[in-house]
Amino acid sequence: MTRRLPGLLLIAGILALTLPTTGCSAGRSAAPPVTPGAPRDPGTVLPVIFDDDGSQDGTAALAFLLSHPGVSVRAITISYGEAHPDVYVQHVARKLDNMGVEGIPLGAGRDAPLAGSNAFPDWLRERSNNFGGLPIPNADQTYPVQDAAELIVATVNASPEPITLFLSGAQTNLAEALRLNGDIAANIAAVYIMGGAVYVPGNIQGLTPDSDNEVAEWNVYADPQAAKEVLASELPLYLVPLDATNQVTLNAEDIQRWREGGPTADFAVEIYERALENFGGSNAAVWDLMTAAVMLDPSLCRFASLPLDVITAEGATSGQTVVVEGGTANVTVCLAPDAGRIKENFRQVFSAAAP
Ligand SMILES: [Ca+2]
Repeated sequence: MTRRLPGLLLIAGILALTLPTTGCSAGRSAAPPVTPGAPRDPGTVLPVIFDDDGSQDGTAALAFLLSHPGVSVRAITISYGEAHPDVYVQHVARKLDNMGVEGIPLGAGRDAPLAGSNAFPDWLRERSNNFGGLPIPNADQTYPVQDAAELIVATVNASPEPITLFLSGAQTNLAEALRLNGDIAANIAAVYIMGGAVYVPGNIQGLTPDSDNEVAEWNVYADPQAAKEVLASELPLYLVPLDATNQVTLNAEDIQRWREGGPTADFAVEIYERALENFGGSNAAVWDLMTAAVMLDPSLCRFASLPLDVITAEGATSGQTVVVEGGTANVTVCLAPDAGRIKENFRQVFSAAAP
């Protein structure tokens, strides 16, 4: 459980890359101009479906959403990825029960990609099975869980106003929901996705150094077919790729500032303390957490509209996100985050969190 991650993962988390002005690998085009996202009205409450793959960072993102006064979490679904979904969703249920969070329906997705056999390494999936080494309250209890795709369809259809989806794992559950009922698109306001590597290298080798894949990001790599279907869905998609997440990390001091927020904030602190311990470094990556912050305040990032596709074929480029030359833009991509404002936003939301 305390196995240290290979050094390359640390590099992905620690590097504070600046936006490249030219492509950094063969066949990639120059990064386009970016414009700031529009700020949201802080007086409104955003209805959200939360979907993550049983990652610690994703679970901290859930704690952030539960702490945020501008969010109403309408469903929580766990996707294929780091987790075996039906195992991890019970840990989430136990923790929610422990924190006194009631009434949010839970879903677990299929434990396989829609196509192919890409998978996170077994040791990481085992760690997810153990809640990342965090204490598991109510460990002897089990909670009712629905099929994730069916829950997404039902929740979207039941929402009196268009709903926003947050995806911080493989996009399997949303792709399945769209296969079940494509009409849900009409009641989806936006989809925020942590995933992809557009103008920067991928992060597969951070977990599997022997891989020959230098271009894919894990969430897309885990289910390239699902990502391709979501990109083709014509939904209002917002992507936070490694290009952005490479630029924001947390250190121990950043995290301790959240402590005054009570148990939900303390849970997020505990997650990143464990991450810093496991990774053996002084900075923790916040792929999913910063995606949640950007979803709630798009002015925290500068975006470009891009025509993106995903390589689904097996091989060294499986899961690569590619810019389609001459294509029609299908996704709004966060490329230049304001790291200082994002970290301040974490502090404000967590430190003000209700117990
Ligand atoms: Ca995740």
